Amino acid sequence: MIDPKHPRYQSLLIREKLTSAFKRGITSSAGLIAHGRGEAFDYLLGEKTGAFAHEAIKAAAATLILSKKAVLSVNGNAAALAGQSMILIAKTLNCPLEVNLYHHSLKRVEAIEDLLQKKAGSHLLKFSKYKKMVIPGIASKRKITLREGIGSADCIFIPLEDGDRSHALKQLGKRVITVDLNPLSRTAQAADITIIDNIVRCLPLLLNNIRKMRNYPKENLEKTVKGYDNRKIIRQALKVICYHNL
Ligand code: PTJ
Repeated sequence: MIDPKHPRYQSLLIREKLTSAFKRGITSSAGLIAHGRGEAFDYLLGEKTGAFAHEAIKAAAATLILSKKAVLSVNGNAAALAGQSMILIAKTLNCPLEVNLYHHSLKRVEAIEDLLQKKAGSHLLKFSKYKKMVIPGIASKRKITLREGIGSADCIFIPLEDGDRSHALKQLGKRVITVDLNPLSRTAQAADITIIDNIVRCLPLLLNNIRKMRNYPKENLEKTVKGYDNRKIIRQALKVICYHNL
C-alpha cells in the first residue's frame, strides 16, 4: 500500500501498476527496465507535458482523424499503464487495436487481450482469429502482424516502441505516430510524429483532442499536419532537458 502523502506518490503508483502487470504476465521483465529509462527522461523533462508535446498531440490527433485506416498497436507497457485510454481512443476513432509484442509469446498476447477484451469489444483484433503477415526488416517476432490490422493500415500508433519496427513500417510507406520520453531513441527519431511525454499523461490529452478536432473541417486538420515539424519538436524537448533547471 503506497502512502498518498509520499512525495513520489504518482511515480510509485505507476511502478506498482507495472510490477503488478508483470506478475499477471502482461508486462515483460524487459518492460520494467524500459520503464526505468522512461522515468529518467521524465525526471529531466520536469514530469510535465511540455509545449512541444502539446503540439505533437494536436498533429497526432489530426493525422489519426484524417487517416483512412488507423490501427493502435498495444504492447505490455502500454496495456498496463494506458490500456483504458487506448480503448477509448480506438472507440472514438472507430479503429482497431492490435496486440503486437517485442517479447512475443502467445501466452502474453492472450493475457493482454483478456485485459482489453471486456471494454474494447469488437475493436480488438484477436491474434488467433485473423490471417497473419510478416513485416519485412524486423528481426524480432514483432514482425508477425495481422493482415486485417497493422498489415493494411495507413497510419499506426506505436507507443513505447523499439526502433526496428518504426523503421520497417516507414519503409512500407505507413505514417508512424509514437509516444516516447526519450527524444533520442531510434523510434523517436524515425517516427512522423513523436509525442515526448509520459504515456499516462499524454493519452488522455490525445483523446480530448481527437474528440474536439474530429468536428473540424478537413482543411484545418490538413493544415495542422502540414505545418508540423517533428525535428523541431525533438530539438525543443532536448532544450528543455538541457536547460530547464538552470
Ligand atoms: O511488451 P513488449 O514485449 O512489446 O515490450 C515492450 C518494450 C517497451 C519492453 C519494448 O518495446 C522495448 O524494448 O522498448 P525500448 O526499446 O526499451 O523502448 C521503449 C521506449 O519507451 C524507451 O525509449 C523509453 O524511454 C520509453 N518509455 C518508457 N516508459 C515510458 C516511455 N515513454 C513514455 N511513457 C512511459 N511511461
